[in-house]
Amino acid sequence: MKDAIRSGFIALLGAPNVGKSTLMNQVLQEKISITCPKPQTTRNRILGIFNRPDCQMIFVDTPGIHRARDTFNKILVETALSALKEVDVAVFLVDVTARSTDLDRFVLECMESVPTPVVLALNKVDLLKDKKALLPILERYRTMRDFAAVIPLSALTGDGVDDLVAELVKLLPQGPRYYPEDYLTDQPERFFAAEIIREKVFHLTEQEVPYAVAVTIERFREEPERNLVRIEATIHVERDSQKGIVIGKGARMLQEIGRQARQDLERFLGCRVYLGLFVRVQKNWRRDRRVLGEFGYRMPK
Ligand SMILES: Nc1nc2c(ncn2[C@@H]2O[C@H](COP(=O)(O)OP(=O)(O)OP(=O)(O)O)[C@@H](O)[C@H]2O)c(=O)[nH]1
Ligand SMILES: [Mg+2]
Repeated sequence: MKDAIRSGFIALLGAPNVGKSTLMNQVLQEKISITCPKPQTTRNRILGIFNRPDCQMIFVDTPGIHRARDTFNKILVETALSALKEVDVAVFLVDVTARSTDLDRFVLECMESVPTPVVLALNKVDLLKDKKALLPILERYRTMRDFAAVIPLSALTGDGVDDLVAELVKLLPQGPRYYPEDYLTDQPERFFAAEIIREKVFHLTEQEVPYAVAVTIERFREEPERNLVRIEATIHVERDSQKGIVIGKGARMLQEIGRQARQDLERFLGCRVYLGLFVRVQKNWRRDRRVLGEFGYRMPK
């Protein structure tokens, strides 16, 4: 008989931009979730499956929790909070360089009634000049909730990430492997294709434009005999002016989005990629529940 392993689901939760997706990618050593210096990058619940001989950890990356006002942002926040219902452990990430803990307090309030053990991850310690500065930060969070463990780390450099994984293993119950060992995630390749394109728009455009963009995949056709995947995608924006920005002068912006996305997609899919991009105006899609659903953004049940 095989030795029993530990397994379970672990939610990565926190305010926007604290490094949740970076942490998931660091643990998996694979870019599963897109990241960006701009807040509110992640919009869906994204699984990252980490396998070791003695354990299977299924990380759930989530959108940043914030005080949402409109329907779209409420969907993002609810998507994040609903992950709490399905996990064995939650990792509450904070950015130790953040000037205010106000949003962190709000996130903890949202998690208040949840009995799941919570591990506090003090992220971005690489940016602290003096490590002694950690102590008062740690004490401040300790007054807000009882944590199962507290781990200072850098999701970017990987410093301390092994310590986090070691703590998480201890908190997981014995159980089965929920996914085959060669699975990294549960989303289909076309989802990642759309996300990679959206990431490039996020990085290359400014102000409201990244937030007004959604990407859908119209065609995803594998041609194994030519070692090629043909992808056709639509970049949806809310207004004509945004369409102009995404296309750019002489279509230079769209070409750059396409060039960078194709590079990442070829690495991700391990074959050549033909990428066709179209830009389309879908007026105020973030306010239209039907269209939101079509783009994959739904209130969780
Ligand atoms: N210096 C430093 N930067 C980090 C670290 N972790 C994340 N970052 C940066 O912080 C920014 C936000 O990281 P993300 O992983 O996208 O943050 P997130 O919490 O997933 O953000 P949302 O999806 O918007 O909620 C990116 O520019 C990362 O490179 C870290 O440990 N050190
Ligand atoms: Mg993210």
